[in-house]
Amino acid sequence: MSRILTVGAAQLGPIQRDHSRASVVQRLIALLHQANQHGVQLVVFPELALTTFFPRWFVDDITEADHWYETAMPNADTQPLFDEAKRLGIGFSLGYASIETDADGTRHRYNVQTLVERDGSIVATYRKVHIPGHEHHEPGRPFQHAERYYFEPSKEGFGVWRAFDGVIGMMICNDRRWPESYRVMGLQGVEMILCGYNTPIHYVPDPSQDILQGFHNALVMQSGAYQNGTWVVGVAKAGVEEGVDSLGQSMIVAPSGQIVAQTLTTDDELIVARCDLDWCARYTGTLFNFDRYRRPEVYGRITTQRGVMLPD
Ligand code: ING
Repeated sequence: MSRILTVGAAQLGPIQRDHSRASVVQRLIALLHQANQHGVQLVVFPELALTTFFPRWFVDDITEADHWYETAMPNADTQPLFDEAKRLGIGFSLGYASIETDADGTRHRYNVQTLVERDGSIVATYRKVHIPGHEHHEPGRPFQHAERYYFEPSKEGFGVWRAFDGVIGMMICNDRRWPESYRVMGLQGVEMILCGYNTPIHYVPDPSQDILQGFHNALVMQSGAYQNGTWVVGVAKAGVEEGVDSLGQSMIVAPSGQIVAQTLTTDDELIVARCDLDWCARYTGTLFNFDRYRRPEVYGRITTQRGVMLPD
């Protein structure tokens, strides 16, 4: 019998800096209720789904940004979401900024995504691997993208987890632009990758890319899905957030690379798809039978080399 996982991509419209977490959680719960009406088993929320995308500002004293981070999950603000999801028997993945404190008191700041099963248990928390943007204040920019100031990169890389009767993986935003993200999970048998994103339309280093943001968003997720025989659920925080216009176009992509559902707005919007996890084998068992066709013996550069090394 096919393993059908009915998934909901719960896109968020803008979260302005003065929006309280409580008001945002109410928006998340409203999307959960919509999902429940469609028999959804797993709801995917965007990256940094509890706050505005605060790396668009630079603060010299980083502790002034502490209030944008969560120090526990769930917590008083998010417990209503966890409780309602458990009551409805719906699992979800949620992106947020996290401060973790080591035993020796060292604080670590991560951009994370947590996966919660239908019984309310936390399956795993993934830390973002590919941190885009810049480390230092760039006053000449119309807005900052200082993720490399606010977040440390993951040391663990990409994992997958048995949940929702399948093999589920997670990545966050810029991760979706790197083929390695999908392949490392593909080599672990991933069947559905959950990805939240906050993507400004205007790309300051090269404005010629602005008009291609939607094309690139679809390109990377469709190719990642197809080349690894996996479902990909990409979910945006969209619309004009504190004056910055962010891409919507959340989508659910099949292992064939076909887009089976896509949002039409840049507001809070739920899209739903019945995802047959057994469909993955049509690709991983044929064209992309990794064990039969891959040639890791000639791929050495991929893991030993960071940047380009030109020929003499
Ligand atoms: N955001 C962006 C992303 O990779 C970016 C960074 C913006 C890249 C615009 C290219 C163009 O979608 C995050 N949060 O990674």
